[in-house]
Amino acid sequence: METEVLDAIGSAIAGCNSREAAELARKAVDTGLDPLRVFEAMTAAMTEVGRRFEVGECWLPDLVGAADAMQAATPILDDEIKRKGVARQSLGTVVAGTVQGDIHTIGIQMVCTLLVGAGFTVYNLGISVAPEDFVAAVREHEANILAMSALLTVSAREQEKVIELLKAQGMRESVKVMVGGGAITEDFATRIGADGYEPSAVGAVALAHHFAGQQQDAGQTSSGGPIGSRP
Ligand code: B12
Repeated sequence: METEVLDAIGSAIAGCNSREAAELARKAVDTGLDPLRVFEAMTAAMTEVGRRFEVGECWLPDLVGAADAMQAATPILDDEIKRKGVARQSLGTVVAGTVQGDIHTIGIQMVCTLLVGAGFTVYNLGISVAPEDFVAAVREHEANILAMSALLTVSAREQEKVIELLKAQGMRESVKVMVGGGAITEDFATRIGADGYEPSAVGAVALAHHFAGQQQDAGQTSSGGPIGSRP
């Protein structure tokens, strides 16, 4: 039953069927399926569409349609994750967004959803966020953590600009910076002076827990993590 629903939601994403994706997400939640597993199934389907796009087996409209289907299902899973996390004391404040010049939104949205579910207060600034806006939001919300996403190689360097701006404004020590997204590697994160990198949204939560001084479930982290913490 679980596998059936997960397979079906993957097919709905790959088939650009927003209505079905949303209905299946609702069904998954109503039958008690872990929303994280549903996210994983959707991400796998999205990644496969991306792979097919890269090798010329499908076209941009397929990519957009699959992304739309994923976004149609996401709020239902978001609500369930948040519902499970309600009434917890905030573990810290996170400002998040995708860097300037980059309009990819799905990954950072997942990161934000899981952070909210884990008990963090999150301000998601959205896409193509200017360095000044990241820094202003960190100041305004007195954020403990800044989470930046970049999927385009050409805009990945924007993360460094934000870190430099934090330094220039004397704010670098007050906020932990975590970076991620398809264009980012741990090596890159180290070079730009970030505090941590994770390749997944689940890892981002573990890293946020680590930053917040909370107990970290090491089993959740695939690779990446706080920079300088591993041999
Ligand atoms: C969907 C998609 C789109 C959609 C985006 C829709 C939307 N609302 O977001 C649309 C069609 C609009 C799009 C547009 C473009 N795209 Co596009 N897109 C993708 C695709 C297929 C999937 C991205 C995605 O959503 N993945 C699913 C999510 C869940 O994964 P994710 O974002 O990586 O996030 C996970 C982790 O990285 C991590 N994470 C993410 N952020 C953060 C942040 C922190 C702090 C942490 C710790 C972790 C973390 O957690 C997430 C969950 O585990 C990728 C290919 C791919 N395989 O990644 C290309 C891809 C990213 N796109 C690409 C390109 C080039 C473009 C375009 C320039 C157009 C084009 N020629 O195709 C434009 C960009 C316009 C712009 N200015 O940004 C390239 C980038 C190449 C590069 N390295 O520079 C890719 C890799 C495809 C390719 N190989 O050609 N795209």
